[in-house]
Amino acid sequence: MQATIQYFNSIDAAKILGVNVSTIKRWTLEGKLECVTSSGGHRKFLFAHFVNFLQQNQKKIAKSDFFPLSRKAHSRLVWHILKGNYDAVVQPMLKYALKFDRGMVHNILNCFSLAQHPINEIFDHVLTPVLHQVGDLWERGEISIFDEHFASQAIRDGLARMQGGLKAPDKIIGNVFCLNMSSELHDIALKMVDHILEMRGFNIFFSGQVSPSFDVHRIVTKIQPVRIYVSSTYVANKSMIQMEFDRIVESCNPHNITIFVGGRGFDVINYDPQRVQRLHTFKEVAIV
Ligand code: B12
Repeated sequence: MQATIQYFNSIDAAKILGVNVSTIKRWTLEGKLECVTSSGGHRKFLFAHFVNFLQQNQKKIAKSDFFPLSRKAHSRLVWHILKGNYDAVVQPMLKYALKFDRGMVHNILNCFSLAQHPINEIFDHVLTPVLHQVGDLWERGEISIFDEHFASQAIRDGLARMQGGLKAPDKIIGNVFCLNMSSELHDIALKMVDHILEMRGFNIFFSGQVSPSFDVHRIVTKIQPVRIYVSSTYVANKSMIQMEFDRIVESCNPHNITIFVGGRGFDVINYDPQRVQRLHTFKEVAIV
């Protein structure tokens, strides 16, 4: 997926900079705030225009609703985000997640997307390593089970809040159905898949955790998805999960639905690679 450039209009700019639209207009006319003009004569702003403006007008920062830029303490973090230094953001993100600071988790995600980094890169290079570290810390007994829950929920909440700020294309390509197996609680990867596909222009039906596979045939007949994404992480009862997955494939066959799967559960679930495509990274979700 090629990232489309995200432009902001004057109303967005006013909200972000904490002023009214007429002030935005004045600042652009005075040359203080850069913008581009659309063919229809409307002012359009890039994230970089706001950054430049705030760098040159430090006093205005206090008013801006531009999270991290408004706080000196986070200037290093913001710098890494703007530069797309994903590795450098993993530890701060982990720290906030473990403190259950979902506001900061959301702010970091928001700042990344405002800086126009493709969300699949944020998911592959920041959130996945953070979640893996949470799992490692728990396995080594360095954090409690509650810490693990808090951290993963903070990330899930941050993701859910991020969705409100994402701009999906107006034109819908088709319906997509995203589901987990009936005994599966791990649905964060699937949520990320959901976000990426929505940004690609698919209309998502997300049934997530503990989806009842016996009813898949009915729902695919009803929503007629062009694709289905199945995620499996934890397989406690292999034969049961295998039966469920086979049933899902069978339900899709009459409708010619393309089936994608992901998650380590598919290391043990059998599937026909001619019929089912396994994806390993969010980059693949963005391009395949
Ligand atoms: C968060 C978490 C939870 C949360 C889930 C919250 C939620 N809403 O998702 C909670 C606390 C509920 C939980 C519960 C449990 N968990 Co847990 N959990 C994790 C943790 C820390 C992160 C999982 C995660 O989101 N990872 C981030 C994703 C993005 O990474 P990923 O899973 O590696 O997936 C990659 C690819 O496979 C791909 N992908 C994954 N899914 C999909 C789907 C599609 C469609 C596509 C295209 C791609 C794709 O994307 C990723 C990119 O690389 C992991 C640790 C870890 N190492 O992952 C343990 C982990 C997965 N959990 C584990 C276990 C054992 C459990 C429990 C059994 C604990 C218990 N005793 O109760 C229960 C299982 C309950 C159940 N029936 O499902 C084990 C699994 C071990 C195993 N061999 O199966 C892990 C590995 C922890 C560990 N080190 O032991 N868990």
